[in-house]
Amino acid sequence: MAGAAGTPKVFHFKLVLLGDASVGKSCLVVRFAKGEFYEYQEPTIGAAFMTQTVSLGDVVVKFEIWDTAGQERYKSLAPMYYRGAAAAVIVYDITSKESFDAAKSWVVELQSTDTLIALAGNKSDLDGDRQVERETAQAYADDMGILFMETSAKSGQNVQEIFHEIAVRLPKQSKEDAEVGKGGFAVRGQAGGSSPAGGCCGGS
Ligand SMILES: Nc1nc2c(ncn2[C@@H]2O[C@H](COP(=O)(O)OP(=O)(O)O)[C@@H](O)[C@H]2O)c(=O)[nH]1
Ligand SMILES: [Mg+2]
Repeated sequence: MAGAAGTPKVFHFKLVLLGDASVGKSCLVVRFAKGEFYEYQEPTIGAAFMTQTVSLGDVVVKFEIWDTAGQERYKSLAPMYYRGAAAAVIVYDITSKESFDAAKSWVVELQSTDTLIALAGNKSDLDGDRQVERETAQAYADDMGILFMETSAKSGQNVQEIFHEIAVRLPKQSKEDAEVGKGGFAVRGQAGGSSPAGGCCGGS
């Protein structure tokens, strides 16, 4: 927990979860952030917020996770949640064809944005009740050029993995945690257009 020089750089990314009600969005977040699973996860009201970090060795990715609800019924509100998100995990339930169709419409909606999209076929532990074949979803994801994994918030299968893979794929130049260990983090400039008096990192 030291904040001394040599600490890995921390990059913050907003991540949203989207998908039909009860596909397991909240459970995936709780599994990822706390390593826990609840058979009776309370329905999400509005949106829940959690953070979790993924260490990639020389850099640390800190996810600011918005677990949405409401958009399941009021789809028109969804852009409020995913606007500005670096990544979206679009979740369906492998035992529900309907939820897969809904996920596909989310993918289409987000494709025109800069958001990195990951598709999660959740409840992979319920293989006996499967309605969506793994190969079908994989082929769709390949077609759309998005990341895909089957996950289980219950068993934990692929939960760390999907977030890790997102962390790997995210471009690491946005919003970096301004130089921890330099005593304060007000690195000025960067965004502004008017910058005379160059600092240490101008040009090249
Ligand atoms: N078997 C199984 N059940 C799950 C899994 N993930 C979530 N659930 C159950 O599905 C229900 C809805 O989960 P929840 O996370 O609230 O869904 P959300 O509405 O998408 O946030 C809950 O009863 C969970 O216990 C999973 O991976 N496997
Ligand atoms: Mg929820």
